[in-house]
Amino acid sequence: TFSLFLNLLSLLAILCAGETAIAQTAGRPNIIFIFSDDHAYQGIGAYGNKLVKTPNIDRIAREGALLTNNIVTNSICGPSRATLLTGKYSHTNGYKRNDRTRFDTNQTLLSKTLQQSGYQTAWIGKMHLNSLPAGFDYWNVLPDQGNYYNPDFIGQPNDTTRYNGYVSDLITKFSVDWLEKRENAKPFFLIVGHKATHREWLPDLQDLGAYDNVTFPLPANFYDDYKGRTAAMQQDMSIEKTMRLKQDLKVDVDYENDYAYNRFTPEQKKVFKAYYDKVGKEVTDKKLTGKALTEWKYQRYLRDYFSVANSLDRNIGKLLDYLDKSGLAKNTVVIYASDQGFYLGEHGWFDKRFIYEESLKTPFVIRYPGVIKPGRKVEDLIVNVDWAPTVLNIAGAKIPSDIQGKSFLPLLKDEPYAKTPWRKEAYYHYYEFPEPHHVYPHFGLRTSRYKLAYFYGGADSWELFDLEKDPTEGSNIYGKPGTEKITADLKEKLKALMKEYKDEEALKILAGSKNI
Ligand code: SGN
Ligand code: CA
Repeated sequence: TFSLFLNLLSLLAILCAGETAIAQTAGRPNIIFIFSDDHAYQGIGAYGNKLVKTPNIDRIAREGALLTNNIVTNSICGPSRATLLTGKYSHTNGYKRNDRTRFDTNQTLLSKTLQQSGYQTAWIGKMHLNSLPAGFDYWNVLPDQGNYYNPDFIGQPNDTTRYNGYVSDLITKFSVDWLEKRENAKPFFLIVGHKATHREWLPDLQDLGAYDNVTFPLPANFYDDYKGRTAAMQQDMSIEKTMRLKQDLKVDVDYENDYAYNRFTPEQKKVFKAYYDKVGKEVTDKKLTGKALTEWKYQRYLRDYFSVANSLDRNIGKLLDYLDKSGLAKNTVVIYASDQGFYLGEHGWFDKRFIYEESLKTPFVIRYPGVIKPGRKVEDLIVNVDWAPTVLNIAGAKIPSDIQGKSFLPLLKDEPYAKTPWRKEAYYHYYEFPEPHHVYPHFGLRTSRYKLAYFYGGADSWELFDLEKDPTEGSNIYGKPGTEKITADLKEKLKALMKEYKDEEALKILAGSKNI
């Protein structure tokens, strides 16, 4: 009888253990990370833009939280994605630039850790890591930058298929298809990677002209003279000089030979061409030159950019609707973020890369029913190295000890900030030079009030900004009388951050930096 009793006991223990495992799985939320490309926070309704319509991103913010100071470690595509997957800075995960590197998928990845903890994982859409997805049970991704119209997708194991349609719609369709056929017993982690709003900004046909009745005000620093900012003076990313009438603004496009435009079906091309032929005639008819031409380019740029964003936002809406209808919404965390910010004419620019606000910060909104109070705003300095540990924290998975970020779940919850000591400085390091936009490599830090940066590799100069007095960063006060103490203090902190994150290369450059 005693052994029978023991057997019964162990049977009970097994049953209980089994039950807890199931209970834990059932309680763990699904996570959808909607990840766009080059979508500027200042172009989103929830971030204060009153001219553009982004109702679905705004809805996520309204029903959840919005981060006002989400910084990226290195403001370009691949490196930001590598950081999402590793929770590490570029010098640690090895992916410093878009080109000339292959993402090392042998390292510990967010996707792999989630898989090990019982999640099903999928990546659909743009990935841009020069490798196939690793740690994902399912994928269907765009090769490199991908195409807007009738794009190719790389499915499993490594086969390329061309699909008819507009890229944002296809990405959403494939995402919903996967949600329908996934294993229901497990929680899931899905990355929905959008191509929108990347250059050359080809809108969906239904969005052509969506913003033609809007005249966008010029940013106050549109005609920036870059005085006192050596690197800014030498960039190649201005609307005036760099933005191309043909490829970017579709004036007289080469539909046969240009890779971005030679994928239209004849019907698509007809509608697209008719619209842009009319647009292009404005330049020739009005004989635009000089400032008039630059300002015309600016208007056209924003009209295309926001028309592309229309499709992005509409497709986010489709996904939210699906979550509602399928009953998944209540147990699914929805995150919307971009890989980095973008210039919408500030400093006269498009593109990103610089440590200046518009490309340093990226939009991030998150809805977590029952956990995050609707309408919450988080103003602390969040860095994209924090995304991976936060997702792992939400999933109840173990956060690997070598991750360089921290979970900000406590900040998202309704917990007083005072209980959660949070970083006061965020570290930045950008590398890709000289192509494609001739932005000198630089590192620096941002605090709630100041920004200090050092440009190297030829530009060799320091910049210091007081964001309270100079939010548009037009006045470099490095070396100005009265800034000695704050400069010394910030340099100390910069060095401490480099040590903390083990950025040895940066420490060497810092040690040899010129005091100019
Ligand atoms: C392309 C673009 C650049 C852009 C990079 C990186 N040129 O090279 O303007 O900076 O991608 O973008 S284009 O003529 O091909 O559009 S990123 O978002 O992938 O980092
Ligand atoms: Ca990007």
